[in-house]
Amino acid sequence: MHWAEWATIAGGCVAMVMPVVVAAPPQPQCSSTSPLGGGIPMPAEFQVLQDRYHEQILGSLGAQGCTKDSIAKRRSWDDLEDETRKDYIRAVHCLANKPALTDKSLAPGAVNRLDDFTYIHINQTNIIHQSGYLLPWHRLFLWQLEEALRNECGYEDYLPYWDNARFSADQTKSRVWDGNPATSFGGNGAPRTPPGNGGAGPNNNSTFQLLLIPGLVIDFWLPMPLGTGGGCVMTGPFANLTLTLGPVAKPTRDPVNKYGYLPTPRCLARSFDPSYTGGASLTWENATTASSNFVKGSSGCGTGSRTLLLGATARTPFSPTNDPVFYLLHAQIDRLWAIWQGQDLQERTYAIAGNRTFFGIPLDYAPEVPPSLATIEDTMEMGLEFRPLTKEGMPMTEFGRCYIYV
Ligand SMILES: [Cu+2]
Repeated sequence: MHWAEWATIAGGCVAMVMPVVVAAPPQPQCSSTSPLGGGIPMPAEFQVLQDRYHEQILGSLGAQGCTKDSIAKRRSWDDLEDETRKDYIRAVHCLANKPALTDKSLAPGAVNRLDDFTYIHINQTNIIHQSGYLLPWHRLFLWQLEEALRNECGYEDYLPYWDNARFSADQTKSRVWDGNPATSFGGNGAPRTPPGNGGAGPNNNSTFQLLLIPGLVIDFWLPMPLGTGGGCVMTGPFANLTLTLGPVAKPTRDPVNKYGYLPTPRCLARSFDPSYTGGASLTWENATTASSNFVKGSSGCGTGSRTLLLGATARTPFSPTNDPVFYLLHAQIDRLWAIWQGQDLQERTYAIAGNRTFFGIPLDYAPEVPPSLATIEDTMEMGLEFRPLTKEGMPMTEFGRCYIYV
């Protein structure tokens, strides 16, 4: 069966749009600061959604425990102070310098604490993408990283997000990419090696390359744009970062290192693609649509285009986490889901839709298991013995979490 037919079975990204419920504009309680570093200002339609989300979340808090004053505030990278940005980058390096906790027999290539996150993301990729688990799984994943940055490396703020809508005209204008070696994530990768030389570059002159997704009962080839870089990131704080897990999706079958768990030391590579960095889809208009009309418990529209804009290291679903900026990109997705939930916490907090595997395609180790729908009572595998129920990954102010996007 062709994968597109599976996608149809799975409902893909089109079905089950919830009706929009937009009340009269509430009084802003937690309004975001105006853009400090440029970009396209938040339009009124989005502001209404964000204000209602703030009102609902803050209104749900009691007088003790997590309160309006103590709730963690996740902010746009572009609105952070230089000191906070510097401290975030420092804390990422701190995790990169701590030994992995993952059992070496599971992933010999897991070297540092960041690899613990990449390992479980690879391991769960065919379950947590294009499935009902996408949003709750990644919400917990981000929260675990935030906790590690704070508790193991002394970072004092909270996880920032990269506000793609604000920079839809040119994503590289965000301060994520301002080039400052201490307070940004660096820049594009070096131009890729010429075609045909057998190096890390593409295997032909096309602008796309087909990569095989391992672990499914069918051969699923994902077309990936090659972009304008492809080589190592030569500037910024991660120019000397060594990656060892992955790559996973490859241009050829690789039975020896199927999931990239064996060590493959290499640099962090990026390949910005103007068709993704330059306003194609990550606009305010689409952010507004997502936050008001989000596919119920979305299986993940828009996720792909976010990692595609980084290219190279981050371009496939398995190990985009190797690029430290991944977490800021996914925080933006979590933010849009949060705002969608925040329009009606009662109805939407635990809304879920989607299959139990990537597009509902059976996994190769369980080929007889037919497509079935994810439920909030299903157990998720987060790594390091953490196996919460899906519903534990859904609220923003329960199960030990308490945060709001401002
Ligand atoms: Cu993911």
